[in-house]
Amino acid sequence: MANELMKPFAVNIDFQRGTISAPARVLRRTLKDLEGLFYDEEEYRRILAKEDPLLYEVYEVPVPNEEGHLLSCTTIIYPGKVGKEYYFTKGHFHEKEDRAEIYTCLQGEGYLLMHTRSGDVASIHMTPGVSAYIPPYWSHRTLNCGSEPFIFYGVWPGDAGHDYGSIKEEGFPLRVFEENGVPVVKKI
Ligand code: PAN
Ligand code: ZN
Repeated sequence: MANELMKPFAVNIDFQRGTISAPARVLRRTLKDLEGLFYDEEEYRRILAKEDPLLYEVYEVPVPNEEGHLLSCTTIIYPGKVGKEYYFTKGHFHEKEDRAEIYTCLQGEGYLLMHTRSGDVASIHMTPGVSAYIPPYWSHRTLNCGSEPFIFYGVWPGDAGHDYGSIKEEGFPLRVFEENGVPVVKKI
């Protein structure tokens, strides 16, 4: 029985760079992976015709995607904008919508945007040390509104899953634009 149990292990998280040592898996998303998500479609296409910049990287600790386990990862969002809108993550609900998550900011400056299916919205300004609780049933998207990489560490239940479909179809009701040099959160 005992030899069927998973063995404890550890990884190293570089708090400055946001990388996680092996055996972490790395996922990279470029501008073309976020098709249809930015507000300024014309500007999106104009940039993509010239280049396909890296928007963010995710270093995920490999544990089974199963009930009882805890998944964790760092996300590094690079500074940049499409038009006036800051680079962001795709954003999702959990497939099992009653699964919560915790995001802790390690470096840089950003926003965590959230909404519910019944129309509530919330945003949290993220700076190093801010640890945000995303309750069950809240979608979540993050963005970098600073000039350095924005890095946070997230922990969530192994069986949560990701549902990107509804945000792609319906859009995210909160957006953050640079206006007169400062980030402004807007309900669209
Ligand atoms: C995070 C996110 C990660 C990337 O690990 O998956 O920050 O964002 P997208 O998945 O929206 O592209 C998380 O919330 N996991 O559940
Ligand atoms: Zn999540």
